Amino acid sequence: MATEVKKRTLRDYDSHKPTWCPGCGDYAVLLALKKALLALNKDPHEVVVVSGIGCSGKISDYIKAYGYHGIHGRVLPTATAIKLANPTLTVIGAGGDGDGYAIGGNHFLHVCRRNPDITYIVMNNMIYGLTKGQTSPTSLKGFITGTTPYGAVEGPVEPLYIALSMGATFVARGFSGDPKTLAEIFTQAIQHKGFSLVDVYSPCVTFNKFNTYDWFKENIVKNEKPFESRAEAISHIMDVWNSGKVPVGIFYKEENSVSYDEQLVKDIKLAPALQDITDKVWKEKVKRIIEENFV
Ligand SMILES: Cc1ncc(C[n+]2csc(CCOP(=O)(O)OP(=O)(O)O)c2C)c(N)n1
Ligand code: SF4
Repeated sequence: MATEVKKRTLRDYDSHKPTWCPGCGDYAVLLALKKALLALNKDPHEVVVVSGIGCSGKISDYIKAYGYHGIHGRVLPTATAIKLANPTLTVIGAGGDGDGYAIGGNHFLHVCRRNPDITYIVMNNMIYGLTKGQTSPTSLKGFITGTTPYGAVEGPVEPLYIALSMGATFVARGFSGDPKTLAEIFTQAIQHKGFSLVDVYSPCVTFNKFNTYDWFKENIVKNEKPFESRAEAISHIMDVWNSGKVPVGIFYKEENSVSYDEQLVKDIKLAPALQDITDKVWKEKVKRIIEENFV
């Protein structure tokens, strides 16, 4: 009798119960990520979630997959290294707007131009949630918090511009108030070969009383299909901001992009000095380095 293959379900990705505040946008991000992994038929052991520090960073504890809850702002170098070490893994980076665009901003610039095959989900609530509501790089001008009692003086960064101008090959934004579309965006982002940025408007219901679900619903302008060129995508995003609204959707998707990991392997194979290096030689080299330095 043939053995019955158990069908995978969303529950297969369940882990610890989240401690986010009731209504936090991050719940929808978690669910959408599980749905995307299910849609792509990923087994938990094929996936690693690398997260930063913040309420959003707890996501790696809440999903059954390999998890790495690292230090503040360092999701991207860690995720890149994991992908290089084991290219068979599906690598997801996740964190907040503070983690990714303030302390981690430098890594963000360079990962966009490097194009490793990883997906980066930023839960953008336009505030620092975990540390109880200070302004973040995406807070709007004039936003009042404990650190900006007279209102934020500077305008927000738009990570979508940065990603597009630095060479990212998949650039999108979702909204926690539309979890179905969010799951579809995540699915495409994970399928994309190369660096995928998915910034997600994910309201902080406790500390951000301005950018609420209703505020987003009133101000979001949806983009239905990716633009052919970066320039068109940037111009559209600028037009939306200039009209006082905020853009959501998939803006750019480069077909057949060559990822950093893929290119590196090709370069190593092509480098004449390295042509004789076989797996065995590599292993011996690594063993020697470990013995000389760590044992
Ligand atoms: C090196 C370092 N600096 C500062 C902090 C304090 N800190 C913890 S989380 C955080 C920002 C959280 O905001 P965000 O990344 O937007 O995530 P959220 O909590 O909103 O999900 C800060 C400044 C820290 N943990 N480590
Ligand atoms: S403080 Fe804000 S970001 Fe943190 S769990 Fe609560 S609602 Fe979510």
